[in-house]
Amino acid sequence: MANGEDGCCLKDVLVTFQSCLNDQQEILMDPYVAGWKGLVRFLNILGTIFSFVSKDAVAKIQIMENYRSSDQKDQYSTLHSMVKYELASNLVDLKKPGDQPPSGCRTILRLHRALRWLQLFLEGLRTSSEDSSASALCTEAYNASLAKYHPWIIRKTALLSFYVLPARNTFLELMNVGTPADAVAMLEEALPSIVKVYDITEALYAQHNLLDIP
Ligand code: 1PX
Repeated sequence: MANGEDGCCLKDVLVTFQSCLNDQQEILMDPYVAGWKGLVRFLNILGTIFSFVSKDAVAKIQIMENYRSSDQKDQYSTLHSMVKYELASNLVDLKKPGDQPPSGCRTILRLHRALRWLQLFLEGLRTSSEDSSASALCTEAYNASLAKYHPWIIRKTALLSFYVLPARNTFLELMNVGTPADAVAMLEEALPSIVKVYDITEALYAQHNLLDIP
């Protein structure tokens, strides 16, 4: 596992999520996607074992970037405008995937579910004792969130890959924000905006019955 010295400071990444909300409390697509790009950069530092995760995340980021550079880019400026536009234009694959290219709503739903994993994992890192293992915290967060959406083979692969994660304090040092205590302070500051982004997206998707897009 490489260390975090190649310039990926997780603080900058998590701060990106703080800039996701506009005055109407809507989520801006560009910082949301930029936040995920930064997380993938950090994930790549953790080793090639996670390349199956980063490949999927990159593919989903790419789908959203394509929408943001298409003729319809303005419709994708916020998650709210995307939902409104795709529903009104009948673009959401509500029945089964495959017939049309993945919609923005479906793609963001996958990232949104992963954001819950991130929130739980970071919360675990923040509140756990110094001798905890990041691997156990990651497993716990995964089982309480993403696991229920993944088939057996993905669950198995994910759970196996978590074994390479180091001790909690070593993981906090990899974040490149100073001592483990500094990293905990940073998480304390950054987590509320991640929770907010998650909650607003969840409410938006619930309001439009979009939480189960296949
Ligand atoms: C301080 C911690 C920061 C760590 C940064 C980690 C960034 C992780 C990025 C994870 C993005 C995962 C997106 C997964 C989306 C998904 O659920 N995709 C599945 C469904 O997609 P489909 O299009 O088929 O409906 C897809 O099947 C997933 C495949 C890959 C496996 C996903 C496992 C996710 C495990 C959680 C991340 C583990 C990284 C652990 C490192 C600390």
